Amino acid sequence: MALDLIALGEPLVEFNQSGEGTDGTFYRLGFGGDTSNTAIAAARQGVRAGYFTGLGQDAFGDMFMQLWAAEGVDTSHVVRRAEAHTGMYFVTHGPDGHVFSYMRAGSVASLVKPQDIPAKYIAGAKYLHISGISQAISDTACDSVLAAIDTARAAGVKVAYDTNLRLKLWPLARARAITHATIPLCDVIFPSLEDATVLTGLSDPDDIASFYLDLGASLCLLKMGKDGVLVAERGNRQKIAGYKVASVDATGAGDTFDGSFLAMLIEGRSPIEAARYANAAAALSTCGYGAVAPIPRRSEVEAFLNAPH
Ligand code: KDG
Repeated sequence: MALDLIALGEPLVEFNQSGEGTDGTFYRLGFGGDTSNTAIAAARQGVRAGYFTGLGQDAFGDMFMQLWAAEGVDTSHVVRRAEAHTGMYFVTHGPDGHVFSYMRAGSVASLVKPQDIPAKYIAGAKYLHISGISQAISDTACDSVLAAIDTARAAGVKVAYDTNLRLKLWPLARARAITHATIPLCDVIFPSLEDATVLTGLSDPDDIASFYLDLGASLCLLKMGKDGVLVAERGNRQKIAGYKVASVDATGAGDTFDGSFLAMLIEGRSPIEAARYANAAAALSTCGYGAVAPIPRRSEVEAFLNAPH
């Protein structure tokens, strides 16, 4: 079955501090991993999404296979290996928002090599989605992402990329070099203002958008959290305001934006219409704890967009 979107990267089992429990230290078991979140967000909006990664032959790997099956995300090319584990992370919440603590080094996803990339599978999709995290988890994973991009481009598959900067995973100089080398290979990029400020050294959203368009991206969605998103193409840019909602946890909001935006683009909506929709989806995803559980479905996003604000 040809897919609309294939995402590639590392899923992480999530333990998210929810504030529940007698001493407030209850950790809710859930799912994360930026590109997996994006695939699920796209599937919840109604497009055919698939995911490529490596998982351990462990209980957490089984949980992910069950999750994706329940979400309708295709897993026909996921690799399972017994020699390493599925990655996990903890999310704690403090005065500066959420903090991620990883237990992922040596995971099966980080052992993926370019020769593991399912070329025909990717070549049959409309979009390939990858991220800075997909590249940061290991050198072989980084090479694999670049191989997947080459495959996509050679087959006319569009490439979408979230810079998702994680300085716990790689040093800034390397992150900057790889990110800046990847952007010209992409059709749609999703930097957050926070990442882009660090990666480019610029702080003005318009300057950042110009920088990325000059690097070679054709469509840049600069995500600015509760301040909305700047949609920038050559000769056309528009800021779309954010929504005020009762946010408790922003984990995965950017990934929800990416998946919802791509779903709308795949349906034929314009970048501005797609960004309006994705902005609402991302806002709604912050109203519950965890990366995946609060990703809204299409009916919820549409109801929210039709309600007075
Ligand atoms: O965007 C949310 C993700 O960052 C989270 O689910 C965990 O993929 C993750 C990571 O590496 O930070």
